[in-house]
Amino acid sequence: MTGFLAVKLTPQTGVSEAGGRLGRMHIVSLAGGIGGARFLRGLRATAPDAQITVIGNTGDDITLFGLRVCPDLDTVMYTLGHGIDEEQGWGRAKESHVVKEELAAYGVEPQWFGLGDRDFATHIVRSQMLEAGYPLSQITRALCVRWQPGVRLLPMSDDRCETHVVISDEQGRRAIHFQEWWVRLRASVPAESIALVGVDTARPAPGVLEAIEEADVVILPPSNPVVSIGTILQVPGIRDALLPKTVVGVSPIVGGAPVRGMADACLTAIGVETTAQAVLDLYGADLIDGWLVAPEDEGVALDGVRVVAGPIIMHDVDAAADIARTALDLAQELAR
Ligand code: FO1
Repeated sequence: MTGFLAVKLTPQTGVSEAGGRLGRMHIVSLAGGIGGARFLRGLRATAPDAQITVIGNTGDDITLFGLRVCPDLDTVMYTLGHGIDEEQGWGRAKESHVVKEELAAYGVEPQWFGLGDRDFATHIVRSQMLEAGYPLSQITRALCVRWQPGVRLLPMSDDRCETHVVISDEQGRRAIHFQEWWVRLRASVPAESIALVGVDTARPAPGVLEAIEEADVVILPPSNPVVSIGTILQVPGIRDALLPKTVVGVSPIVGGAPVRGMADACLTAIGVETTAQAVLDLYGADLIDGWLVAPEDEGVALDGVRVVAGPIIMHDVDAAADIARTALDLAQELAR
């Protein structure tokens, strides 16, 4: 293989060869984009000695200009690796957009997706490694050698699954990529249905089922319950692997509205109300053992689930750490 692979594949730190724990708590977390990444920063801060494995959503992934872009994996990697544009929540800090401007000068589409110059390097390395035959999980591990996120970041699958959205507009009824619906349309056109293309033949990435099996606790951050957490749960085998585990989730909905993003548009698309109760019902009591909700949602209840009301808005890293601590404490209590 040519010399482009500047990073070598190094063994995962923190997990002994036998995959056994080094006497450390093993936490697994399913994560989407911005909300998930910010929660994970708090989780890492509140449990610095834990072995944290993040199973990242790849349904948002898109190929642009011949390059494979993995927004949710990159958002986790950049956020935990101190490279994120904090204000935006995605993309690189101190970014420039010369390549994007040059592409626009050639009139190539799409121009609605903001890829920065620094970010392009990630997609070039990833695309070259994909072209060379590396699976996404090994590529993600290689990229993380540079970013040192302090967690093991695994894609939910090495197989390509993409979230597509069916809409009807002046061009008729058609399926568009999730990113076009999310970024170009800002979810302003109702999604008639949301499909995870390719999920039927997708397999959990290497290490995903093992990490779940070995987990002491599983935490679901306040990521989008439909296109992030919901997507990961659709990969055959993942939801079933979680059923015997102690799982604590943080509601992404506060008082009838999403904390950030457009989870309401996604929930509406699948006929689910935008409430903390409806999301808990969507996940199900077979999956969820504990559920953190905001004080205004303390009436939420479901047989078999311990509901705890408290602050769940991640104003900053300390707030995220407090919420993560509450989730962890609840999970450890329920795991006994
Ligand atoms: N989100 C936007 O709202 N506008 C963008 O132009 C945009 C570009 C972008 C580039 C790289 C990347 O990793 C993420 C990017 N996002 C952008 C976020 C992306 O749409 C995420 O998939 C969503 O935030 C959902 O997680």
